[in-house]
Amino acid sequence: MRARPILCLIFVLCIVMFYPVTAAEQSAALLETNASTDQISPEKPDQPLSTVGNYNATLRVYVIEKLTYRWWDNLSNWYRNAMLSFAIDSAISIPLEGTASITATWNGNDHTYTNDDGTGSYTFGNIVESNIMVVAALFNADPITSYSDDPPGSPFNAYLIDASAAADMGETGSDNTSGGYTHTVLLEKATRVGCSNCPTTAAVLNYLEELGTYNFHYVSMVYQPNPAARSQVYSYNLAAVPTCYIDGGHGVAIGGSYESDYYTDPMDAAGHREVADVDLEVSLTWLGNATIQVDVEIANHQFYNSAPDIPATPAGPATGVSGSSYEFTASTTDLDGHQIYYRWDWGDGEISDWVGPYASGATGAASHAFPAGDFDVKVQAKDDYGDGDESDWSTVSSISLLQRGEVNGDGNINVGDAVYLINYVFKSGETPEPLDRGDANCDLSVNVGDAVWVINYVFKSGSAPGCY
Ligand SMILES: [Ca+2]
Ligand SMILES: [Ca+2]
Ligand SMILES: [Ca+2]
Repeated sequence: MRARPILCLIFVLCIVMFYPVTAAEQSAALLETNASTDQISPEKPDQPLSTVGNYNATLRVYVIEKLTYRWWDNLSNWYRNAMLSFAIDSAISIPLEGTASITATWNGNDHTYTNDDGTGSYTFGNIVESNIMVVAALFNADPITSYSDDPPGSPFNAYLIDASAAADMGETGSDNTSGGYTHTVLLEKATRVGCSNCPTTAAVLNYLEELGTYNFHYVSMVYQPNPAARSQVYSYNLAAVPTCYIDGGHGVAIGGSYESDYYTDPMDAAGHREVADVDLEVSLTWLGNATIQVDVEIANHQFYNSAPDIPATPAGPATGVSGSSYEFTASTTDLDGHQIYYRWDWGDGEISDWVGPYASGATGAASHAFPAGDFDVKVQAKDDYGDGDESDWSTVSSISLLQRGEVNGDGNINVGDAVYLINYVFKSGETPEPLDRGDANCDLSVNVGDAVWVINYVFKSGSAPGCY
């Protein structure tokens, strides 16, 4: 009967897969755990974004050994992408639309770690040019405070990542938006020598890296025995090992799951976040003698633009005659000094195109011929920054238009108007008020032709008095 031992073996494996295993040899506070995939919350906060003021962040550049021979995991695999220390770990502040260039040199001889058993202190003075790369990341300075996901009960301040970029020796790498991401995601894997579940996580991450489908970099933070990695992962209130911190803790994947979704789901969630609009580029140069030079270029594309103030009430005539063109003017200012376009709502169903640009504070003008009636004219401004930010519409200026050709004031155009005009032209009769009301054919004079126009309109289906 072989069934019983097999069942027992399956039972034991199930225990290992689904229950955290306490193994705190090195640090009593840490527990070692396998995966429990239901711990990832689907609800993740976005970084609160500010478009006013400088872009503030911490720039970290991880010096990485692509395949380290210093430390190995429980399956005697050397760690891939092992962080040695930071070449840069400093606060930056870049004005809106500003750029920054940051250069640092890093000498492996200046950085040490001590083995677990205290047997010896080592430097990174023996690094090999071809085995070194760097990853740069911008951690937004505005944290999500006391973030605790997961596990509950281990809160930390999550400084989420806006951009990351990696460079091999002699090369330059950039943050990018491939894979539909807003930026390149950074995954920090907290691991340590002697961690029994860590090889699982390493195997999946190595697979995902080789797959090349996901827009991410991953760094092995071998916090035991490396003090530089330790200080970084402890800032996340590390509660278990292995733990993957995705984009500064936006996603926290605890344990050694074999399922790639366990890591790629939070990577996708982080990669689709809205992030600060910044470019990040990093270059790596070998200077010899275990020394590298790192050059970082950051461009802050964040800007703040204020729309022009609402223009004052348009200035223009209060009365007129239909068909004549009347000019209206308006002005406003743009806080940023941008040039200004105006467009006009004439109140008769017509809205003008944008007219301009004018200097901020200068007077804009446009003319319009109205039909007869009462109309409310208003104006709107927009600046010339980018697509332009628009003000609200101004208060209105009213204009009343009398019907051209309707001179005797009875409200209709008929033979009485023709008689009125003939009397004016030939018999010193009353003058039309205003005079151009009598200019039925809009030729800028009032004469017998206007009377003829009215007669043609009334008796012969001619065109209505107007300006054509
Ligand atoms: Ca503006
Ligand atoms: Ca009339
Ligand atoms: Ca005329």
